[in-house]
Amino acid sequence: MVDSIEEIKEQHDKKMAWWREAKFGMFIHWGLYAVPAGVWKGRCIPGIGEWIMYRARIPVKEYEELAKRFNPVKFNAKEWVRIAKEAGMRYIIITAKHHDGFCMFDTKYTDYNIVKATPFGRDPLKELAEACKEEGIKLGFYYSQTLDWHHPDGLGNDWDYDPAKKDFTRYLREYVKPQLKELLTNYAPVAVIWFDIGTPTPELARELKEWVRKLSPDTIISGRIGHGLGDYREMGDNQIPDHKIEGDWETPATLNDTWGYKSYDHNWKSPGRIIQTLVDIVSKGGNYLLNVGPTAEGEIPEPCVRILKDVGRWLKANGESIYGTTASPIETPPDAPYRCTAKPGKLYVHVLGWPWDGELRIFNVKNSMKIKRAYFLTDPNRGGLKFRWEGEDLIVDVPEKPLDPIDTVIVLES
Ligand code: JFZ
Repeated sequence: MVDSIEEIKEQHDKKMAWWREAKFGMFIHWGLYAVPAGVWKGRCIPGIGEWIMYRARIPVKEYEELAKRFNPVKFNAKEWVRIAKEAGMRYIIITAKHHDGFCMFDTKYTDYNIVKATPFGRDPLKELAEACKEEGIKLGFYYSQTLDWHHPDGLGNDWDYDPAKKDFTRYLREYVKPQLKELLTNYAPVAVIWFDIGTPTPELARELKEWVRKLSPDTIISGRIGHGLGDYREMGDNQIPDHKIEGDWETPATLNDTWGYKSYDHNWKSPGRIIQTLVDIVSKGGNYLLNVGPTAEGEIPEPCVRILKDVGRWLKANGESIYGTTASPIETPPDAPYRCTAKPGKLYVHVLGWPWDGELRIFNVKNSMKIKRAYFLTDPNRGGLKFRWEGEDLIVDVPEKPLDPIDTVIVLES
């Protein structure tokens, strides 16, 4: 989304170039909510883990006590970046401040932060920024600019505070904007500011956007700043469009059913499902921001590490068909057993369901490209596959078994 205030198309495209190339990022929801991990006073609290303060209506004074127990001594920024890189993820977005208002970075605007209020006493975002720089991974920050259940002027907490007495504009100007300046200055270069929920009014959203633009023109602003002012469109949680969408967009998604860690949520998606979801999203023109919720000890849960390792293995062999590709140039029926991504002169056909009769029918190809060759992406000799036309459709002869049961990529070259 190009903003009429400052960005001309060339400037916007230059800023978005790395993001459009990257396709796959790691979302990290990490904060005090990892301490209760979905349980409060012996009761399992339903819903996503980072909302426990809201769902259990925990008074600020009680919730603040969690900070004294938050000591993630196993946190290792280099290890987290290694896991993301091995998974084939090109950027990381981590919660700097979620709705509970706890700041995971060193800020002078409240002592309610990980450096001052916990026995840990370190700044994990600073350590992560250094590790990302070393490894060439882009780093962005999730920042809850609207909901803040700790700050008296933040929105959302009507069990400690009287909503009628809140002054949100004061919160935004005297707290949010100065903290954004801290993040954009002390942790530069910040690749993305991932706003959430939307900003109450278009005027305040525009004020926030102008503030970020002024401080860090190359920082991408997420769609959830609201009012169509983001640099790209953010889908709903785990929402994948059923067709191609023009422009830049991203699906934020969970690996299980929560963003913040819950000790009893083991509903992990399989590596195969993650790979096929990535392919589906990229074939429609989007990015896939896949979440991990580290524990209160500072570790990414072992099942996540295993799943991401498998995803990375597939991407290591097939990354050419994902990174830097564009959405499919051909119309593919939603129930087709394949998805397509593209680069100039190449169509990557991701075969997700292997044909039983030795023939793969690819619909509506004839209008978009003249095919000279067809071959398996992972075939080192790139030996040709036989194919013929049937009207607009291309029929490719394929062996009885796929090369990869999750996604075998066939390249159609013009
Ligand atoms: C928000 C947060 O409330 C949640 O805790 C998590 O951080 C998630 C990534 O973002 O949840 C939302 C916000 C917006 C939509 C859905 C869930 N939406 O617009 O559909």
